[in-house]
Amino acid sequence: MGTPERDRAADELLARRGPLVDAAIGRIEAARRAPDGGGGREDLARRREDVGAHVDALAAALREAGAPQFSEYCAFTAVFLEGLGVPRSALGAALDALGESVGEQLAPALSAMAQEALSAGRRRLEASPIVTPVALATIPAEPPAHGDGAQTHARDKAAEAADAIARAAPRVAPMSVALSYMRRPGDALAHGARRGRCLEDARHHLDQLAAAVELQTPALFGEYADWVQSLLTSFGLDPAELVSHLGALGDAIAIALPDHLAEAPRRYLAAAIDRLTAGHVAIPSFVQPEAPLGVLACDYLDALLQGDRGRALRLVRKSVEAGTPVKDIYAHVFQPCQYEIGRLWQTRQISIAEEHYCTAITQTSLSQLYPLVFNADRAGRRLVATSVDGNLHEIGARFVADFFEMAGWDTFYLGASTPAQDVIDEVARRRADVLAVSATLGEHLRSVHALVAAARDDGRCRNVVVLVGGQPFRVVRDLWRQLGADGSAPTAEGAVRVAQDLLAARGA
Ligand code: B12
Repeated sequence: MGTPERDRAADELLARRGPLVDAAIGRIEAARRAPDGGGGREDLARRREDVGAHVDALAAALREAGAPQFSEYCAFTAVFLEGLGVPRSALGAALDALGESVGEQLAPALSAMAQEALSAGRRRLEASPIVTPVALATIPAEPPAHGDGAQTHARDKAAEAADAIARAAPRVAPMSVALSYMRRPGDALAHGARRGRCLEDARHHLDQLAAAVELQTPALFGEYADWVQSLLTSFGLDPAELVSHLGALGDAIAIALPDHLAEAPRRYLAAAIDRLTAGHVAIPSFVQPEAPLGVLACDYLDALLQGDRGRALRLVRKSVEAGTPVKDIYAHVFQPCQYEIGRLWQTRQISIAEEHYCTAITQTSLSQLYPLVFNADRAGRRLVATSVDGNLHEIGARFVADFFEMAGWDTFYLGASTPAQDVIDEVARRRADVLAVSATLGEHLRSVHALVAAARDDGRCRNVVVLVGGQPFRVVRDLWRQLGADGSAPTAEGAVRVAQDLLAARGA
């Protein structure tokens, strides 16, 4: 935090912002005219803006964390400028010019405080690499576009924009982190060794953004941003950080992509920022006593959280013995409890270990009901159910398989993350009527798309009904159409109905 003296120095800097910028620009110009001044023909107004931004950052640093904060500002500004092709030396020259102008215009005591921060920034620029521990120091040049031009023209605009985001990601991700840290150097200081996470997050944001743009579904990215915000704030981070970072992503995209490709991702980012700034809405518990079987769900959840596996299993067994249909236990106990476990993890009320433990108990509870799941009259139909390649969540697909089994189908449940070709071979080998594919995260959708396309291309699967489902399809109800599937349903019970209707409509 600043001191009254540093606050005065900051006030003075801002009060003299115009004259300081003029004097610094004058010095930079004079140096450039000197025989060894070098430099190209940059736009003067742009450079005035840059020096003005350095003055603002210097004043903010004096009020807040002082020289270390200004040093972070310089580091990330240099990274960002280097990404634009402006050498680090140009920033160094601007800081020198600013330092001399400050020395000239501010009272010695105030100037000394500003000089200390400026020197810290200057020293930081001489360090190489300047931004550690994250490898933000070099922003690679954009790789050349692949594919031939004619093909690119033929592709639809959304896919082209998504592809451009993916190709530009290695450049855009570090650039956006640098830009965000440059705007909020206090975050860089506070993150310390955790900065690498910020770069990782930027890559995830870009993956999710590309998926949403490709599917032309802003809500997918909006939902994701809400989720990230809730997770980050549960770690005690300032909600304004993500807003700043998404804004910086939009700006980096505007720099890295041509206007016609940058338009959609920037619009999606702006919509997500609007959602985030509209106010924080707490997610209510998924387990409510007044819901159907709500009291049982509350007791079951309590047993999970208390680590009482025996009680959890007994509660389910006794309820079924008392006549509760197995399907209702799935829909009103297991599913809401799993969602609640997720919410508790997301809000840091339980650890990853507790989530794994609770999920394992629910897997055991499901298994103890199998004598009842596998005793329906046979319907003469066959289902293959799987989680798509990359999806480690297997319970959704398992629910779907079990509901079909309870409807008398022969089911082949493949579990988590199955490679596309293996799924297709299994569908053919089992002569399945229906393939059910489960996705959980936005980033799984490309694999769903690829699997559906592979099924369509394989003559052995010509008559197979392809259903897709899972979280993203619960958020955007007609998403399945864009992925080329035959249908979807928000629940496992709904999936059986949709499959039966589709097969009946085909006269199969
Ligand atoms: C258990 C769990 C895990 C376990 C899964 C273990 C296992 N054996 O399955 C593990 C630890 C592996 C895991 C990992 C991760 N997880 Co997780 N996980 C969960 C959790 C708590 C429960 C999932 C579950 O069992 N759901 C119960 C089933 C029954 O629900 P369901 O899948 O929605 O299925 C129903 C419908 O969607 C539909 N349906 C499903 N599939 C299909 C298919 C068809 C064809 C049809 C028609 C219908 C249909 O019917 C089903 C039954 O009604 C959820 C919380 C949640 N809200 O789901 C988080 C959750 C899904 N995970 C989450 C995250 C972030 C992750 C990780 C990225 C964490 C990390 N940093 O590593 C990884 C990603 C792994 C990956 N690559 O896939 C987030 C996703 C947030 C988001 N919006 O992006 C959630 C929502 C947690 C949270 N609240 O933050 N996870």
